[in-house]
Amino acid sequence: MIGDVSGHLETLREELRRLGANADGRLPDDLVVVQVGDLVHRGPDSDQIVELVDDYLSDQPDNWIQLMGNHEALYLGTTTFRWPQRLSPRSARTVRRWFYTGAMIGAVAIHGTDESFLVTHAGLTGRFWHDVLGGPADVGAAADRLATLATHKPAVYARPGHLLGGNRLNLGAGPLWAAASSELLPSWRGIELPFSQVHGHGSPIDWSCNDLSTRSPAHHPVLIDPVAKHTSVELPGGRIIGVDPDHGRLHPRQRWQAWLAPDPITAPDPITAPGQIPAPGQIPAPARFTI
Ligand SMILES: [Mn+2]
Repeated sequence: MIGDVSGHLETLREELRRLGANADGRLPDDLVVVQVGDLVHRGPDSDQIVELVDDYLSDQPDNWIQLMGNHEALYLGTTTFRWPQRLSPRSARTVRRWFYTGAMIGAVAIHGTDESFLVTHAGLTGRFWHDVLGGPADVGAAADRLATLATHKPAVYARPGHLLGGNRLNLGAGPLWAAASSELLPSWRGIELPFSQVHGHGSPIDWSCNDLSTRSPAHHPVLIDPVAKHTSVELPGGRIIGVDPDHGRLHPRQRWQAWLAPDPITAPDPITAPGQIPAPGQIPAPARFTI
């Protein structure tokens, strides 16, 4: 599980080499990378990262699972926010192609012997799980419903949280936008987690000081791995693991690592892709979330 890459190519390459990629970048046959989205923006290398991931998705499609982050969704017309950087038109077309061919998906389930994990960009909030997905107990069912929502009801999938809605917290924020400590973690208060989760997009820890983020402190004990930049919060029924190293604009974090699932994973079932790639002018305007 690789957290937000945020436009920094060399640190991604280094980590892939540590995981066994050879000098040409080829991944070992028994390695499956799940990247949680937000490949692009912040750092200077977004276009090269899109090119690298596109090579993996075409040359080693069984070894790379690409999830959608809010920064990729910006190019799909399914969510909108102000951001000073933009991908080249060619990279933007590549990101759209990933989405419309099903190569970039909204969620993936990892089935382990003792513990199963739902992996999404920002995490699945308790209310979104209950109200929108219908409260599935099975991690595969949850991933399928999320992946279908991402392609067929993208405005629901992109339901905003307080990062987009001013100061209003939304304990039902969607998996592109939920804020880890103020929305995702409190949203499960009083609800037993049906399965564990892995997410990027943000962290309850401010990695510049290895302490709770003062902007929105978590109200749960947070286990931290300051070298790998992972967090883990144990809740009734499972744990919520954060893997976003929160790379800066000028520099990536000096140290971070992929999170390794404890058991062999089962690859996801093929997801229905939305089909035709629309011309840029035909991309629908982002809809406001209504339910
Ligand atoms: Mn994000």
